[in-house]
Amino acid sequence: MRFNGIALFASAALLAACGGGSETKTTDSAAAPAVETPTAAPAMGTATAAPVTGTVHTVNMVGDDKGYRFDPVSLTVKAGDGVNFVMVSGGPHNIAFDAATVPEDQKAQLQANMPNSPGEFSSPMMMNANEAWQVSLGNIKPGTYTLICTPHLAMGMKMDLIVQ
Ligand SMILES: [Cu+2]
Repeated sequence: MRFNGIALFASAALLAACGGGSETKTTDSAAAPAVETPTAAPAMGTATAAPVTGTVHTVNMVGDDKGYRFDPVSLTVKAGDGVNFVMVSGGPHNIAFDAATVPEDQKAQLQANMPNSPGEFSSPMMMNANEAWQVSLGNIKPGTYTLICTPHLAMGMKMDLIVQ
């Protein structure tokens, strides 16, 4: 019984997360100022993916009897580095930048640097061991960014990515 309850809760949370995404979009266009030209600029602006020019670091995503976690839980990198996230166990996992930690002028570049992103600052969901996904920090300004795993945020699965 208890296990079923948790599974249902997790599904509901995922559904809510998806619903939230489209709601945000709707709100954005509704809040856009009156359009005087036929083509309005997107709220976030546009950017071209900036390639990795430095070191590629590895972060493992683990779920086992000790809990759900990113390993390491804090990583310091340089702008231009890349981070390769590897699904080890206990998935599905994903990587989502906490939007509150992404400065306004970094949003378009960060989104462009996230391949196959299904939603704002999110990676695809990784289901199987050894799946991996890489983000580039090319053209990203120094700062501390919080990353979360959407399915396991409630279990504390998050990390700090410090860009120097
Ligand atoms: Cu996870």
